[in-house]
Amino acid sequence: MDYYLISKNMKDKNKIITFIVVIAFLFIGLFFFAKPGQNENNARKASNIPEGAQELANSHTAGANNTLTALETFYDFGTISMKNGNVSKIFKVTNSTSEDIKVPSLTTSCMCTTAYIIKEDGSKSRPFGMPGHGGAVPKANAVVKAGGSLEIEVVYDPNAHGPAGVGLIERAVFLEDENSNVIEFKFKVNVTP
Ligand SMILES: [Cu+2]
Repeated sequence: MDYYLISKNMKDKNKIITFIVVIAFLFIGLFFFAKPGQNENNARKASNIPEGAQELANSHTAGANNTLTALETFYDFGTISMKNGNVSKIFKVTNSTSEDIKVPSLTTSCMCTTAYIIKEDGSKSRPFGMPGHGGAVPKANAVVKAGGSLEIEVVYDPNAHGPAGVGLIERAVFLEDENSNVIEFKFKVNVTP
């Protein structure tokens, strides 16, 4: 009788352990299937939307919310030589809303990078640079008219960091509008002596 009871308890214990192991595997399985990145990719694949088109759609949605838009926000200067001096690239910013949008701020990520605002009439602003380093950053105070656009000229000085400034360099320019929406323009450059 005693023997029978012990044996029954052991059987119950085994059942409980089996149950716990099964539950644990179920949880591990759920964790892997629920990976958000994978689901997102699968959803994109399923709906046949190319990655770029999705981003474009997103930027247009943002445009409806009093936001400036830029179709091009990245540029690769390739390989340049310090001997040849500055290089520059112009990015276009469009206001596709029905209201004027003020642009109070234009800054760059490093002192080797300068940015200018070029208005539709062709006039060029003062240079804007990296915030900090003493003195307050002057406000940009530009306005992009409803349906209008302006250009941001980004100038990179490969000699700004001295002879050590060789190799692959990435910098950014930040254009902030009155609604605190920021467009980040990035560029890449490989600097040789
Ligand atoms: Cu720099």
